[in-house]
Amino acid sequence: MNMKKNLVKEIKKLKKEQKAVILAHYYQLPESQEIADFTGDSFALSRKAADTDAEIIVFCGVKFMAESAAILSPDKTVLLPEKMAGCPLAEMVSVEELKKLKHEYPEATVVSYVNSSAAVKAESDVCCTSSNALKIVKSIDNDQVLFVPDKNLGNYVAKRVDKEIIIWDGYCATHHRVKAEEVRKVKELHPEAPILIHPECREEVLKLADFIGSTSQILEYAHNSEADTLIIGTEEGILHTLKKDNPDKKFYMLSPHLICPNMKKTSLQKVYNSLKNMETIVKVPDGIRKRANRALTRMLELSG
Ligand code: CIZ
Repeated sequence: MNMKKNLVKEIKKLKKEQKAVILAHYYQLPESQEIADFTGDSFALSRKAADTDAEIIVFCGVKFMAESAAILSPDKTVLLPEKMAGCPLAEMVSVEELKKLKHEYPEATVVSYVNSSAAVKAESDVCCTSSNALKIVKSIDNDQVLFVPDKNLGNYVAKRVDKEIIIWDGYCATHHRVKAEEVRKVKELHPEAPILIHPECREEVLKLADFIGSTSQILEYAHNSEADTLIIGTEEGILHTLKKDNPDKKFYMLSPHLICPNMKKTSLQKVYNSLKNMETIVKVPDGIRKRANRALTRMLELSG
């Protein structure tokens, strides 16, 4: 306990000396969320950090998130405390594969989910988040869309628009793992509780949801809901913010398997090491950065 307190103190000291800001994604361990200046979803965090006058951004999250921060803050140093924290979903599509698909569908507009590498964003016409994916695809002035890399989010969008959506076969292993059977069982145990599910889950699972939304939308829904018990269908790290925001409500996980191993790799010790040793710096080459930034800016224009 004392060791942890010391670590927190040392991190705060280093943070001040280095003029750093610490970001933690909602899926991070509580200790990382507690030490952070901001918690949030990946894109909102990158935008917040860009608005600060910090010189260093410590991103407690996974690599594509640190890349997004680097895209929006080219003059700041971005650190990923755990260099092995990757995102298997983002790694499911490479630039070469995307170029090949673009060659097959030369007229299509390429929409990439923010859970993708900077290089894939750079090959895209526009990005989307899980909050605005539907709005972005609807507002594109083209009836043919290539959607990468998440097939569940792509399918969720495709079911709600009258366009041809060519969907990449990628998925988030953590969300994709949940089966409809688990949802039915939870429903039996808590029949009154609304079930809030992330669109990275399978279609059979989404069909049983009372609400489908991104992390921020799930938090907002839970906060505004009159229900005192809610079922959560996204990565379990979000329980930390949910419980803090709603101390009188009860939350149950949709499945015990909603744990992302990569999101749990960052610890206080790693945040400390990161600030102390300036590791691991995440850089996006300027050519890629500019093109990826264009796709992100287009998203902001289309989503209003
Ligand atoms: O982009 C994010 O932060 C993720 C991974 C999910 C979401 O719904 O916010």
